Amino acid sequence: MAAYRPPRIPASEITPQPIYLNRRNFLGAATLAGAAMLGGAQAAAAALAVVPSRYKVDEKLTPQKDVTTYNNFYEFGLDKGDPAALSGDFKPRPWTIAVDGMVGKPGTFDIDQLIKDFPIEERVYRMRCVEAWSMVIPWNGFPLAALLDKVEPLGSAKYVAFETVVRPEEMPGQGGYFQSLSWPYIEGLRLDEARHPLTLLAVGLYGETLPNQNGAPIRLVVPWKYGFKGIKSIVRITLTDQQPKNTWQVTNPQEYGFYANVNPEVDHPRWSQATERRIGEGGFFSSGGRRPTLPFNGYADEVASLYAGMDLRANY
Ligand SMILES: Nc1nc2c(c(=O)[nH]1)N[C@H]1C(S)=C(S)[C@@H](COP(=O)(O)O)O[C@H]1N2
Ligand SMILES: [Mo]
Repeated sequence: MAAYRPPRIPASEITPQPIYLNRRNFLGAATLAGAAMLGGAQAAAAALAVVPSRYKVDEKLTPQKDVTTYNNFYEFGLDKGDPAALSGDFKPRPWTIAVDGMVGKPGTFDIDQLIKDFPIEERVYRMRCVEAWSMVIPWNGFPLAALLDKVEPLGSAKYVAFETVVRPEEMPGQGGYFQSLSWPYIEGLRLDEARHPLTLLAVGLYGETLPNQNGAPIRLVVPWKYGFKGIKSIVRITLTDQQPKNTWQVTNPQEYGFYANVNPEVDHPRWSQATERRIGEGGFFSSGGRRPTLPFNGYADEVASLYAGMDLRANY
């Protein structure tokens, strides 16, 4: 049996945005005072030696400023600006990732050794959040398959589970006054999805090491799936024969699933997924920046065959 442990999640944690906002209003002065004490200066980004790749998107890059200030990272708070403002005390180094479970050669890998061992590629990918906004991001990283090869998955392994670090002393959203999600944040992929050449472990963006708010020092990027699959600040990767219970699916199974493939034909229960708002282009209230969402986020040619015979409408 794999060592993967499902997370403990309170049954009724369904927290749509209006409730978050209400909760924040209740917190009032205490939260603001806390926030002011946090947010020490971020460690300087280091330049990465990056090699080009064939993975590019012929669309305008989302400005670095937007990529690094409009974030979802609930460990640091619920609003889009919280991760950039409140992650200054987070220490992304030293850092190791354990890779264990159903593998022949389990190991613990130092982040800087991984960056030395693997060529760090530039991959320009679309990113589509389930909230119907999108970006085009120049990631720097290496294929997850390269790391999986090192640990030699057993024939019995069918899935890969990922776990984010738990550090309430450095991550104000984990320790605070209320629980938004249950920690650690968990994600998972089928082994063939994990081995797909598009599936990336990112260690940087725009040629520099990842800012804390984007998931330093290492996060997952699966460009044909909704953004919540891209788990940040990973400390553990476990090969297993059980489908992992990913955080958003457990939190709200009516709205989020395991596969979470981008699909313009399957609406979210509370909004359409047919179009998306491209961050950095046009205003929220204008039609500027709205564009059709593409099946598999534009990566259908590469990945549709992974799901042959599956009812994709049921895989929200
Ligand atoms: N650990 C962790 N990973 C996470 C999240 C989170 O709250 N916690 N948010 C997810 C969501 S919903 C999205 S859209 C992306 C956002 O990545 P970005 O802020 O780098 O654009 O991160 C994903 N990874
Ligand atoms: Mo998201």
